[in-house]
Amino acid sequence: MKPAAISTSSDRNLFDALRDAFPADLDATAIETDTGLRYSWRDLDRATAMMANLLQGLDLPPASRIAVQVDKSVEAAMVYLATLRAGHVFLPLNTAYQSAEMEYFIGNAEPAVVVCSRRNFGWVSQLAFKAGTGHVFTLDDDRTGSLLERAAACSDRHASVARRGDDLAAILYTSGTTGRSKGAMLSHANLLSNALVLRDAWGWRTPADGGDVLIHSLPIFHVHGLFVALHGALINGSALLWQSKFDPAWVVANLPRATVFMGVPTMYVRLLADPGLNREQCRAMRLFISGSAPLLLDTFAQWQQRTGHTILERYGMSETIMLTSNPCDPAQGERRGGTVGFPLPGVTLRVCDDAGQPVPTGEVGGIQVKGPNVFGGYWRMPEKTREEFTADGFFKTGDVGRIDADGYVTIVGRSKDLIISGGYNVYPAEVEAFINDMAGVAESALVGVPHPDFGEVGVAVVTARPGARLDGQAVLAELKARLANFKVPKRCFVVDELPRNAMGKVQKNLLREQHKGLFAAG
Ligand code: MLC
Ligand code: AMP
Repeated sequence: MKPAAISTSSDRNLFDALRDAFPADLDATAIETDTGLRYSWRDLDRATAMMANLLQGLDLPPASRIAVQVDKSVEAAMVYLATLRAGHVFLPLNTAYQSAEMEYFIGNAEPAVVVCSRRNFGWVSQLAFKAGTGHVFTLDDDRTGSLLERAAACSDRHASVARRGDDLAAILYTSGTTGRSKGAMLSHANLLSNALVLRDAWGWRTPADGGDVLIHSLPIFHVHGLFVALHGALINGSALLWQSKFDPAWVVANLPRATVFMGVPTMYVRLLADPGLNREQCRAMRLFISGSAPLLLDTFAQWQQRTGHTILERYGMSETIMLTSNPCDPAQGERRGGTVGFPLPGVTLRVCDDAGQPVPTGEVGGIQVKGPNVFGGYWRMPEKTREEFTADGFFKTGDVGRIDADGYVTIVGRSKDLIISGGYNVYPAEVEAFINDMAGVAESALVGVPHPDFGEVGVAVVTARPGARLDGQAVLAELKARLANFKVPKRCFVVDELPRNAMGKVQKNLLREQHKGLFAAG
């Protein structure tokens, strides 16, 4: 049966499109959490209306930024939906970010509202008020905080603020190669078009077809958990089994009640390590999807052997949401391990050489993309935006890959200096800048090396100023106090000098080669 008709007009508030897909039975369970709470579709509608009324009552200018750094909860997801409803712009922030990182985001985005956990209220509110933010609310994952207290007094009916397709819906910060993060501006039409394309590409089943049930284990401050997973379920009226923090044993135990799972490769590696994972446990499952980082062929093959399922790998990024996907429907081709499949409908993807010319089939080059899902630019960085687009309007992804004769895309590397660790991006330039600022440090280089759990992790190599004594452990301890934990290198070596080429540039490839066996499996 065809999915329920949803108006695909690009000139509408994304929330309304999601709301249209709610099932007729609004009292059915929409979300069940790992703590046993159940939320009906009606609960989602009413609670997001109350939050939207709270935001509207603040009399903010349209498209005000609502910055949110809170632990994962259903209420946190509701703040996102309420922000859309109220016509504002959602700005999700990783809970691992510490004060220096938060100061930059809040200073750069100038949010009108900041929502944080109670334990961080002191320092976050100080940063926010300094940056001119008018309202700081708290929200904790036990359904407490000033945001819910204030929303409780608001009406549970709300008509969405009209939005045009190209109006801003969200800003996602993605680190820059020069160290400073850039806010990727995503519109209502970017997000809606991608959600609708994925609905068809992944064959989501509507409630009328028996429905899908998604296990949602990802964080909700990035594209994968917030848009691909959450929109995926909502735009199909599919229920969610909601996990506040990924725990493989819980996922395995709940697989018989689910049909779809999405994860980063580290999650698949950890699920494979759970002895309870087997074919019987996966009997109700329809689809396993992986992305955000390369899925090793070994993981792909082990998964097939253990569960009888072939993982569908797809590729995307903050600036574009999803770009390519392996086929869901076998009639459209096999799911090929090591590849990220075909460009999604509406996405034009080409591979170009350094001069910007498309390369012949099968040859490697820079991946460039165009489509209704591609962002409008970086927040208040017109120069950076211009640099990342070609004259004919293609976005330069910074990923290096090839398209084979059958049309499958393979990512072979990145031209951007980026480490992807457990699905999180770590920009060496940012970490190096922190290390270089430390007393006694002359210079540093951060390289990514293979890791059996996180896929890739950062290793720092540091030199000391003349006469200074440096200790790698102390460098790591200092970084830990200042940077989000996933950015902290797993090891730090102090050396006499860094290898350089004839031009004086640090040869990171040599460092990578030297340290590639540090975390060899077993
Ligand atoms: C945690 N640590 C990490 C890490 N996650 N270090 C490197 N890389 C990571 N990803 C640190 C912890 O702080 C801790 O350090 C130590 O490693 C062990 O932590 P853990 O308890 O084992 O980790 P856990 O909390 O279980 O987190 C692992 C994880 C998480 C895989 C569940 O990293 C995660 O949720 N990753 C998904 C990220 C994601 O959603 N990416 C999508 C981006 S969107 P210490 O020192 O404190 O012991 C995108 C676009 C697209 O990329 O295409 O989707
Ligand atoms: P982010 O900026 O956090 O959204 O990360 C996007 C980057 O993740 C992309 O530019 C790719 O480098 C990488 N990525 C996403 N999906 C895949 C995948 N399936 N295989 C390899 N790399 C991926």
